[in-house]
Formats: sequence, C-alpha cells, structure tokens
Amino acid sequence: MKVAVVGATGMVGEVMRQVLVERNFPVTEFIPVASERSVGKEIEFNNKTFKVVGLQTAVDMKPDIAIFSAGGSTSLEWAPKFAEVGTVVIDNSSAWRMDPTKKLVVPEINAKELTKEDKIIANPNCSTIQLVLALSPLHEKYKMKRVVISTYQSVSGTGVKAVQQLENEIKGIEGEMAYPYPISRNALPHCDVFEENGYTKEEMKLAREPQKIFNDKTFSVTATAVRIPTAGGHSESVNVEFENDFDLKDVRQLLTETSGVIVQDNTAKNEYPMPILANGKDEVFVGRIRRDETQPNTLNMWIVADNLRKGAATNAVQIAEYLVNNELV
Ligand code: A2P
Ligand code: 11C
Repeated sequence: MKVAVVGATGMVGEVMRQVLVERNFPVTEFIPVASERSVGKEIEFNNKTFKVVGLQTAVDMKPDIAIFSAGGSTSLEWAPKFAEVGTVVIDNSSAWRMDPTKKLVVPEINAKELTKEDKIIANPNCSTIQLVLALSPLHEKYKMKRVVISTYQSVSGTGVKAVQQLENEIKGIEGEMAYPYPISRNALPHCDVFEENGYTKEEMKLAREPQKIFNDKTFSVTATAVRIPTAGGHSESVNVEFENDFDLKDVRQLLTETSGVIVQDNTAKNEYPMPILANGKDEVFVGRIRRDETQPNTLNMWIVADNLRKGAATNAVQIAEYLVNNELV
C-alpha cells in the first residue's frame, strides 16, 4: 500500500508512524505530508528517513490510503481532493464525523458497514472511542437507555502547545498559554470551544457520536468534559442506565471477553485503570465496575485509554487494516 500520513510531523502523526510500523501495516511507499512550513524536512519511518511533502504533491502521488490528522479545515479542503484521485481517506479530525454521507468507525463495532464506495472515513473523537468500545458488549446485551459521563482528559488531546504549557508550569517557566488558565494544579471544565447550548464541543461529540457509531438513537449521552494536568491518557467516570438488569459477574465477563478491552478491577489490591498504566498501550482499560445503588439497572465504571493510540492513531490504522484485509482498497 502507498500510504500518506497527513500531519506526519504532529503529535498524532508521530504515533501514527509508530503504530503503522508496530502493526506491520503493509506499507510499500510512505508519504509524509505536512504544511508548507515543513516541506523538505526529514522525518523517520521504519528506521528510514523521508522528506516531508506538501498536500498537492501528495495528491499527485495518488496514495492508496491517506490517514489525516492535521486539523478540521485541512481535512475539509483536502480529503475530497485525495478521494477524487481514488485515495481512501481515514480522517482523524471532527470535519466529517457527523456528515450523514460518511461513516464513523470503531472497527470492533461497525467496520462491517464499510464498502468500496467509502472514500472518506471518519475516526471518532478520542473520548468517544474508549467509551463506546467498553459500552458495546453491554449495550448489545442489556440495551442502554442513558449514559452520564464525566471526563478527565490529558493535555496531549489539545496538542503540543498544551503539553508545553504543562511542562513549563511544572518547571516554573513562563511561556505560551494553550489554555485560558494554568493547567498544573488545576482542572478546567472546558475542553474545546463552548457551543450555544452551554456545552463544549467535546461534550457534544460525546453526546452525538455514540448514537451514530451504534446506529441507534434510542439511548442518550450527557457529558461534562474536564481537562486535567496529565500528559497522556483520558479517564472517564461513566454511569449507564440499562433497560434490562445485569449481573455484575456477567458484566465483568463480557468486558473481559471484548477484543481491545482489559479489565483492571481488583479494589482489594488497589487495582484500577490509570493514565500512567494506559499510556503507550493500545487497549481500553475498565475498572471500578459497580452497581449504582440509587436506581435500578444502573452501572458505574471507570474507563481509561491512551488518547493518542486507541483514541486516534491505533483506531485509524485498524480501519486501514480492515480495508486491506477485506479488499476494500
Ligand atoms: P506542520 O508541522 O508543518 O505544522 P499537532 O496537532 O501536533 O499540532 O500537529 C498538526 C499536524 O498537522 C502537523 O503535522 C502540521 O504540520 C499539520 N498541519 C497543520 N496545518 C496544516 C496545513 N494547513 N496543511 C498541512 N498540514 C498541516
Ligand atoms: C481533546 N478530544 O482531548 C480532544 C482531541 O475532535 O478530534 C481531539 C479533537 C477531535 O481535547
């Protein structure tokens, strides 16, 4: 496969390069793409050095697959240009996610919807991916009615500037601010921009994307998204009300059997998921699984994943693998 990574010099782009190599994705030609600022810059892929090219050069090279992580406006403008020359675009931005003509894919849940006609495929938001992967077997068995989620999101979700802000604050250095307030020793109930309804865009992604991924509008999600001073890994406190009652042992068993999910839940040994354990891993970790004793059929749990891996790069590469394995590209 001739593979372009658009945004190859960025934080997600770097993890994309690593994940493609780790998973032995069949890359016959690698095309790193970034902004005009970076054209000619050398970057590494699979122990070889490659020169960054611009977007038009990359389109002219007609890659089989282009994995985008260069922001929404780049995706909106350029994904159709790649699609026009026959490239399948897997887009990690929010640009196409809610477009009814585009599929929003977590491979373990809905990759089977993909066909050869899908030339622009959307990768969900990081906090959505880890949520739906853990909810998927439970929804199938007990049918969700309502999900209440609070997130504890790492600064890497915002990008390099935010990681730098946290590092500077820890070292006591003054520098550029990615957030309106300090993030070290703080918690900001503010991820992405505010919308007219008083929610942030991140909260509305959590409300809307799961319904599209499960192709089911019979349940609802309400969210509060909070930025905390961790460098890698998003955490989520999740309360789910089901239509049907469950047995906690069965819930644990279902989650244990779910591909891509690891249950870490032994309070007697202080075992529960944490960003420092999930960082650098591809799986979604679930723990603190317990019954909500205030109302029937309701479960509480804690979900953690590396937002740059399963939340972004790994999910995108898994979509690419599905396309190759099913001869859709
Ligand atoms: P560049 O390094 O040339 O700015 P991050 O989210 O870590 O900031 O990374 C964003 C990625 O998207 C980088 O690789 C960046 O390239 C790329 N990028 C940003 N704007 C554009 C653009 N207009 N065209 C192409 N790539 C872009
Ligand atoms: C965050 N979820 O942690 C974001 C990052 O819609 O792809 C990814 C934004 C997106 O702030």
